[in-house]
Amino acid sequence: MGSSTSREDSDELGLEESFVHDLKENTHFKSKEIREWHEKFKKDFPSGHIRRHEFRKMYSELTAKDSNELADYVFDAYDQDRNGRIDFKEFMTTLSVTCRGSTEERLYWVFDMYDIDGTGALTRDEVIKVLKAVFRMKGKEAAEEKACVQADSIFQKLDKDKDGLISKDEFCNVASKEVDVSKIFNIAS
Ligand SMILES: [Ca+2]
Ligand SMILES: [Ca+2]
Repeated sequence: MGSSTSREDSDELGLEESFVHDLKENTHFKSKEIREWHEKFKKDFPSGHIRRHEFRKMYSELTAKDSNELADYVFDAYDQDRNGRIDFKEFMTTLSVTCRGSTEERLYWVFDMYDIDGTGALTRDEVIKVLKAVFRMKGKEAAEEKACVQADSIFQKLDKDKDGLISKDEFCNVASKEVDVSKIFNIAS
């Protein structure tokens, strides 16, 4: 407190009260949990950020697969300001959604991951790219063909006005009601 310089990152020792408060308001975590996560984050990432290569390594250890392609899409979904690194705030807000979010929150997050260029609409190309990465990570053969087939079925279901785009609302309205759509997007495991 006392300093008026704005700072984006939380890579200093300790966390400011206001920072914890904001994070508490915007996530499903309690203050205590935020501080505990921060301790761990600081230990694992002393720089205060997760870089892409670190994330890839973590992701491949987690999935026990060669999954750089998919890890990059997930990384971009974490990296909300797209500056090439995940700070503690981005980490916690994403963790909150993926671990404790409502179905709707999770769907929005998945949508954002598929929306590679961040236009707020999914093209067939974007859906194919991410699905292909999912299939490759799962070690499936003919990942590209499988991704195309699945993308077609997704667009048939969700692209109601047939303009070749799936909007966020279109996506969330249908996907939250239909279990099999969640499944084909690989949301449900
Ligand atoms: Ca970032
Ligand atoms: Ca898009």
